[in-house]
Amino acid sequence: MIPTITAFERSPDRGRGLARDMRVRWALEEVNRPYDVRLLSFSDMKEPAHRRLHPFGQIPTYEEGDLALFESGAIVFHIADRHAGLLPVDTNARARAIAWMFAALSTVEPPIVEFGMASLFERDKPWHEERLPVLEDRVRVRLGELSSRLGDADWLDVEFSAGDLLMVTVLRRLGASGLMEGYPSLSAYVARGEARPAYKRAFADQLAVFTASVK
Ligand code: GTB
Repeated sequence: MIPTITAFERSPDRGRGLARDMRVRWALEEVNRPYDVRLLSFSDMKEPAHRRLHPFGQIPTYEEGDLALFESGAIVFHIADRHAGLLPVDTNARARAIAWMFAALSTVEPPIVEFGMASLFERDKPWHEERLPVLEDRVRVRLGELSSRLGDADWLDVEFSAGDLLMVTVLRRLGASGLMEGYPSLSAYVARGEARPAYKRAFADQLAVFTASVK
């Protein structure tokens, strides 16, 4: 059965692959699983039909037969759990890879999202100038810690895993902020993720959606 995911009809990132359908597309590509995409506008996402799939009215979702999932982390875990290639076979290595999945989403992503939201939506606030450096420092603390752990390894725990897939998508959100510049090993780590053929296919597919939406 071919799964169906949801994505932005016209992503606000203009096809830079920063929306969270990108990590689901990438995971599906890594395990060579074909999939369909249902595109949604912002208003479609808030309709009851979509909220039945996603209580918070967001993308991505994942439908496969009787199963409907939301939360990109849960979807990537589901894909990794059902197919070879994204989680190690060894039980302990698998547990560590899952720990990295959680680390990406619950330890590294929150300060990055907070920083991104402040940069985008709080520029006009009187406290913005004071708050931004605080948020930048929180991101730098995590980048420093992650960079120390990664060292000169290619991946977080020997082999590429769903933990790396999520971590790379999280770090990519820093994009043009300049915050990654002090961490060359992390920039190289992101570049290694982006060089994977599965990543390239996923990126091209989401970019094609955006390109078609502005024609
Ligand atoms: N925790 C959920 C998950 O991981 O799946 C979060 C899902 C989520 O935030 N979805 C966003 C959404 O549907 C899209 S990805 N937003 C619409 C809404 O809430 O009404 C977040 C996102 C959006 C845009 C950019 N961008 O333009 O750069 C980057 C990331």
